[in-house]
Amino acid sequence: MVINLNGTWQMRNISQAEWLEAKVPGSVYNDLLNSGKMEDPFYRDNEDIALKLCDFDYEYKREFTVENSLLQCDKVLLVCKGIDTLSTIILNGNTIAQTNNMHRTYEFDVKGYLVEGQNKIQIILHSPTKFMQKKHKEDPLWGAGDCIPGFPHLRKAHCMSGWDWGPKLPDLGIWRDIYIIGYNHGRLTDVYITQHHNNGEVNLDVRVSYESFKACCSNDNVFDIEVVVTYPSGEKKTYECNEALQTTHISIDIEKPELWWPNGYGSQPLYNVEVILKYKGEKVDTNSLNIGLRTLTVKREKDEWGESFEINVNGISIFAMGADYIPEDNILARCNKERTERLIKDCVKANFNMLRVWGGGYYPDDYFFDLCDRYGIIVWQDLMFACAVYRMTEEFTENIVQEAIDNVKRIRHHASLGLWCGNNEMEVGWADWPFPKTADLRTDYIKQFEIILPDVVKKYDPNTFYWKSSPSSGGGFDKPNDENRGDVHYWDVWHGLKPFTDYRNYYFRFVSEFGFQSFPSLKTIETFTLPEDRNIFSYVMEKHQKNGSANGKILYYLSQNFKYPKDFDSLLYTSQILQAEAIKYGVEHWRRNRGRCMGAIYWQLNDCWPVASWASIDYYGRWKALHYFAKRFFSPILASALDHDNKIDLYVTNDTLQNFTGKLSWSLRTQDSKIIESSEKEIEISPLTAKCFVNLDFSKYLQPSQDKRKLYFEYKLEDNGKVISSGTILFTVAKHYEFLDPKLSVDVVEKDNCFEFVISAQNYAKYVELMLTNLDCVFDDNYFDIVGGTKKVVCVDKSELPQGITTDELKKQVKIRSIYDIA
Ligand code: BMA
Repeated sequence: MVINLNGTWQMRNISQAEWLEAKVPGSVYNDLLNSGKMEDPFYRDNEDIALKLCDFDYEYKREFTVENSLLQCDKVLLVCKGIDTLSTIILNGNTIAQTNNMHRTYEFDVKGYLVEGQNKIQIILHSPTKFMQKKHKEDPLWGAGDCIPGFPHLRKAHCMSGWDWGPKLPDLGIWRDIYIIGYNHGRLTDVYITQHHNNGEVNLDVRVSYESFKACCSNDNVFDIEVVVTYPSGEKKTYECNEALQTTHISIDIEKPELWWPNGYGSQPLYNVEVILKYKGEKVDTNSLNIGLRTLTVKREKDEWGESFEINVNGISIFAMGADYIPEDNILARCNKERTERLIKDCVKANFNMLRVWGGGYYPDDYFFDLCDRYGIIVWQDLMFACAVYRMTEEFTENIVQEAIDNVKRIRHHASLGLWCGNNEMEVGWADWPFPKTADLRTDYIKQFEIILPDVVKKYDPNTFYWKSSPSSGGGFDKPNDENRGDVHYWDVWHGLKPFTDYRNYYFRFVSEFGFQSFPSLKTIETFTLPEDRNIFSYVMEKHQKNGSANGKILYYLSQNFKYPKDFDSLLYTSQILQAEAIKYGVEHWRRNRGRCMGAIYWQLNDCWPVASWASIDYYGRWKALHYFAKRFFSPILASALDHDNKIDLYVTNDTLQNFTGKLSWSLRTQDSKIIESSEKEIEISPLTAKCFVNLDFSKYLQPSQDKRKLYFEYKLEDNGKVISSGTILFTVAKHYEFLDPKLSVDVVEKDNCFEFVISAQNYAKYVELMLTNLDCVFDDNYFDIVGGTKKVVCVDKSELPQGITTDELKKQVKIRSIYDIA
């Protein structure tokens, strides 16, 4: 019996008399925006005004009807799946609880407070900024400088208090479901599934625990448990356990098990396991879990370089490809399954097999993990601690232990869950960063991340790998960012201003963060600026750049590689090309060194508001050049060129489970794409390997040095006549290359399910960008190179575009440019 309390509530700023309509789940900003009581906090510099609204307390209230049958239940609970963050909960005038952790699920016994008929619930949300200010005064703990001081004291998504890509907008709210539930006789308290894999056979051990509300005095056992397993085919099998003990193991052999694989390695069959608790034959509670059959762990073995760090699925070590994920919206009320599904599909389109959920946000909703299960994205799940020092008082410890239990139990059954990780960058912080340090806080670090939290994971999810921190070499402050062990965050390129060629000096075992910023597209910038703001050093543009001197950094790197862009929009485009080239430079190098390096997770996938950042997809879901590049550099079978001193080595990396045979061809060409030299080779490459197939030396053509500015190298890999990986390489920096006008033209052709954009170039064209003036869509390729005298066909699925749109309309809308056009 459930009373759903989601829906329409009333809310007010507690210092004001006026009540506004509110939506639960939701947030204060969301409600104020819907009532027209605040301006868009993302527009221009409105952030400052919006922040002040968090200095107040807010009251939420609603009434609801309770029937006598609920009051007759043995147990009646108020369940709050998420309250952000400090709250007082009042039921019919009685204060029943206070909360202080947005990451927790709360349950309160409310039987004694409810009455038949009308009831009233009030939730007072207390100011997070006031709390952080007070706590920071009492006990100033170090935390990332871009954040509101005091944030380490509050169990609230850290980045809501600001980050080097996030605004300081610590919104408040009843942010997840809230309901009252009545139980009779008993209820399930735990379902834990262990998979035993043995030579292709899979056995499930389903451990079920329940609580009985009857004072137990006899051995008369009246509870039965039924487990229904639904196979991917839809077929159901039922298992019964009569007279179940309060903790019962049910063993289930899966017939002809179908294994779950990450994207790129196989399919993602899911099995549903439904557990039903019955009292004297009557159903009293159920729990339904979708699982995938797989083994999944991190393999660490000593080797000639140090120690490996490999994501191992069903016994196969895969090369992890993906990015770091942050909250999708600073206003959490705007997040939803549809948006997340779009984002995860965008990851799949770009050949990702992994996301790292970064520790400064929140534990994602169930639907996030369901989608990752369904699309084959392995999740590296940080616990929600990042760039901060924590004091392990008794109260704080108890709070974070409960938080970890809640989330580990909620998430652990998912096929996509790859590993738990203690925190973001705190071990390396303690080892290498210059913040004020004391011995007791250092001891607290060890207690928290190397003893207490791993114990929780071990107890509640013993089959999932726990990693103490990211980056780490295994803990104990032992060179956490060691190149040869564990995972690495590499920031000398970007924060350290090293040229991106520096990536090639390292053979990391697994790089879980490295990144490079760019500006979002003009369309996105137009949403938060007036025309007079559209200069990267304007007040408003700098308000939407949270990383200190980063706009200067973009220009610094730009000066090394590209000509000075002629206008604002050309600068935005060039910054995206720069970012894409940088990340590609690193990823291709690490994929050429597959085996030694086994993962390249770039910082960062997405944005939580419109901003200049490291993201490859912006706040509005628009793909930056980097995301199109990622689609190519994460291609399961990749051809890549290692260029050095007029020489080129051509590599192929095969990250599939199949042997690959194909044709590798290459040519040295002039700016108008005339061939100087060309050749081809049939190649064969085993699964899960990288290999160099060709070593070329073009020294004889590249003397005297001005020829370097006129020749380029082109390569492609074909699978039965279809190009699956390709690229072009310059022998000089792009700013010095003497591009000819490629004279680009584009035609649009309608096909059954898509529109084809046919682009022709008369001369060599690099970084060709295709876009539509008033529409947004994802093209199947973009920011590509074209050999002069050839055509490139780019497709857009019709589902991406308004229904009934015509080729004429698209021809009007299409805009095209290349690097030739920037200056
Ligand atoms: C890493 C992350 C984030 C940060 C990013 C860019 O250190 O963990 O904290 O946003 O770098 O500076």
